Amino acid sequence: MGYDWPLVEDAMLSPCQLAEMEYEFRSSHGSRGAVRRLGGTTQPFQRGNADTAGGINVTDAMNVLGGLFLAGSELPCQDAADVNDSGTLELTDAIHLLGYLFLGQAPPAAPFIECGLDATPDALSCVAAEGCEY
Ligand SMILES: [Ca+2]
Ligand SMILES: [Ca+2]
Repeated sequence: MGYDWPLVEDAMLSPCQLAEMEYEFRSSHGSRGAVRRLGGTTQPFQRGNADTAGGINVTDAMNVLGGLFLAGSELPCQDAADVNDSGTLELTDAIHLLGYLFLGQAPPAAPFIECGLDATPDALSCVAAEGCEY
């Protein structure tokens, strides 16, 4: 009582506007979350090398599936497992990799086959990518 809440009825914002406001807020307040969200990972990795070991083979596809469906199965580099660079880990990533390996279909998205950084920032993390350290 005694406080006049601003009238919000006429101030409905679209999700896009809200995201924009959130971004502006975070950048002006120096939040680390914004840095992660906008900058992506700084760990170089090789797309498709989901187990971050050896070459790119069927083991990597199995690792993508393990990361998706097996409890306690952690992927060392989620970005490497995001084979199609959609920003999310899904069954399609394993299928994409298997299609490349066995059916001669499209290769994983960049960085591939060389190690590199993710050019499209997302919420995925990459803690370690063996063989891709600079
Ligand atoms: Ca591998
Ligand atoms: Ca994906």
